[in-house]
Amino acid sequence: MGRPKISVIGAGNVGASAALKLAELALGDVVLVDIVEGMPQGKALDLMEMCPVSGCDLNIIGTNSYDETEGSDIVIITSGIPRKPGMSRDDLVSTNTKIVKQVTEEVVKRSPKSILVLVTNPLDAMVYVAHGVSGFPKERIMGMAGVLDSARFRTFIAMELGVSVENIHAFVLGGHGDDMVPLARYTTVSGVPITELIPKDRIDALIQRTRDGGAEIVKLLKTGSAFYAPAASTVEMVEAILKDKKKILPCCVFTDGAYGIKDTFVGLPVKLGKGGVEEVFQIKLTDDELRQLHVSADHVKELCQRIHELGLL
Ligand code: NAI
Ligand code: 2OP
Repeated sequence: MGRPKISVIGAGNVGASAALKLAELALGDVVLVDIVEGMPQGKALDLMEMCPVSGCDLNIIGTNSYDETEGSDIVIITSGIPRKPGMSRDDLVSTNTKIVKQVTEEVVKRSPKSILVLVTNPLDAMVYVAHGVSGFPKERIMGMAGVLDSARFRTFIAMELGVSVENIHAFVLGGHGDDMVPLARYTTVSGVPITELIPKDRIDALIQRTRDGGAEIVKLLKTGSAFYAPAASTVEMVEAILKDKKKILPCCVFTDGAYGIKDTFVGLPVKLGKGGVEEVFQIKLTDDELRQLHVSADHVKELCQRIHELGLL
């Protein structure tokens, strides 16, 4: 049996950082695709030259063509523009819909059995676009956002309490936008809910910082958005699938009734294994949490509607 094949479309900040992490974890052979001539080739060669030092026996190819992606098991799509200070993720919708549409067409022709993991923003709407273009079953298409948003929440809680991030488990559901839904009741420090450890006003402040987490980094970087944590979060999902871990992670997935939400893509807790999204995990939410989740899902639906109104799909 050969090694798994993982293609990464878009060899920019997130794509290249994901390729680095995939190689370090020796998860499979990697194909890095970008439209910029020479750039994916240069980054792939650099990564290959890292392998003797890191001890990873893999092939890493950089290319401007999709031919080398043929027969991929997993395709990560990061191609598109990131936001600049003052922009919302939704402001990227016109440009990135065109890019994701074209990329998905090329990818699915050559890898009809692959699992697609979308990263490009606005995330939930881009998963919708890739789903429409690919016609893939809902199990084989998902987006990365909840793992990142939860990682940010975990980081801020660890900083607040001065404890290891490894002790913190958190769930952030909903769309990858200002109305994401961090669930304090299900966020724990070694099993103890943070609602018993941190005063409410401080939890509210940590939730707000999580919601603004992407913008905080855009403001500091000025020329782009976060990429180390996004890349690591994407690779956590890929690893869960390739190793058939049955790991419960918040991912952007299709829902046709789960949590009372119909016919849209939104961040929910799911079980990831070799089949992709193997199950939507149902957890009990309060009326208020459920209301927030519906507000977030409605926002995604509106953006998808706008894509059609703009004639982009
Ligand atoms: P970047 O600008 O560093 O990289 C994007 C790459 O896509 C560039 O190298 C560009 O040449 C390439 N590209 C553009 N059009 C293409 C096409 N048609 N085919 C192939 N490649 C193409 O941007 P970065 O920081 O890597 O972010 C990528 C995307 O991911 C952005 O839309 C960003 O907003 C999003 N993002 C989403 C996150 C999430 O949580 N879902 C987290 C971080 C970033
Ligand atoms: C983030 O949250 C840009 O969506 C990306 O950092």
